[in-house]
Amino acid sequence: MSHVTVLGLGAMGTALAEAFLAQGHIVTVWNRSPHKAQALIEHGAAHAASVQAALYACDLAVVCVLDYPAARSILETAAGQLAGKTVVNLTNGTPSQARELAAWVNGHGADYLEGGIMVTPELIAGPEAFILYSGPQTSYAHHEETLKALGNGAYIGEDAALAPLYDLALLAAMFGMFGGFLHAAALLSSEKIPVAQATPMIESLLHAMVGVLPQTAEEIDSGTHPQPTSNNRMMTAGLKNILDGSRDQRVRPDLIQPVWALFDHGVQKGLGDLDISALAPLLTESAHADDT
Ligand code: FVH
Repeated sequence: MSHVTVLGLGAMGTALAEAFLAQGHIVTVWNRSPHKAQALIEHGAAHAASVQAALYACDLAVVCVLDYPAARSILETAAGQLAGKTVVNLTNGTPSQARELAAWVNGHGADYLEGGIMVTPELIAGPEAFILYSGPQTSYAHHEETLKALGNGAYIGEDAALAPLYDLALLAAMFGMFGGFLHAAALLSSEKIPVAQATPMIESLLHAMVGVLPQTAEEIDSGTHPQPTSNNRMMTAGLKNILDGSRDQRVRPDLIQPVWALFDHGVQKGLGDLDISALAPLLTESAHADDT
């Protein structure tokens, strides 16, 4: 049984605190707006009136708030209380924000683990819950058992920046899918077709396409791009049809336009006979510098 403090009781922080309580840990909670602690107090959590008091009580402090500026401002109010603790920051942010906060927390004598939660609050502690962690391996190993209360942990490596990098990469893939789905929905709605009617077909296509990702990843990693049956030139023409067809249907092409631009750029660079893996390097800033 561990003494855990949860700082931040939004939808996610509340779910995290409930999960620790459910596993029998001693849980102290704090939130900027104290009324959000009420249900947790009824479920056995102790409420701290200040961040300082909340940190005093624990070995492990989990921070989960809106963004890094909020996380940093909360920890700054009790910097003197950090020494000897482990801070696990489960707030969404960028790799450089993570490195900066890790250095600041370490500078106050505490260990720092960075985390990226890859599920919604209602899935926390369930079988699908999965959380990315990075930071000192020894700290992760020390708290792994306690953190299991939240879901399956995936430890990535020592550099604090790694969990947010993976987090942003995974979310980029997810938001790409959401953007495509919203565009599909707008196209269908332009002819008053219920989106739900076409969604099983969309699901079926996406399931099939997800299956090609491991092969695409290998090609990106190895830099070898075999000539495919579905090449970039053909897909660029298809994307152009989505743009033109969307305009005809009075659907804004904004979401698809940059995807077409990437493919078209690839074709202009002589990558038309290859498949999408050959386009990944065009997204790096150095590739843009080469073009100018
Ligand atoms: N909810 C989700 O689906 C996602 C799943 C993946 C991970 N994210 C990240 O988790 C972080 C917290 O998200 P959340 O869902 O708990 O967010 P809210 O319910 O909006 O609660 C926000 C909490 O942040 C506190 N807060 C905001 N600004 C400040 C500040 N300047 N100083 C102190 N606390 C602040 C807010 O406090 P209050 O408004 O209740 O007083 C809430 O506790 C987030 O990084 C997601 O990306 C969730």
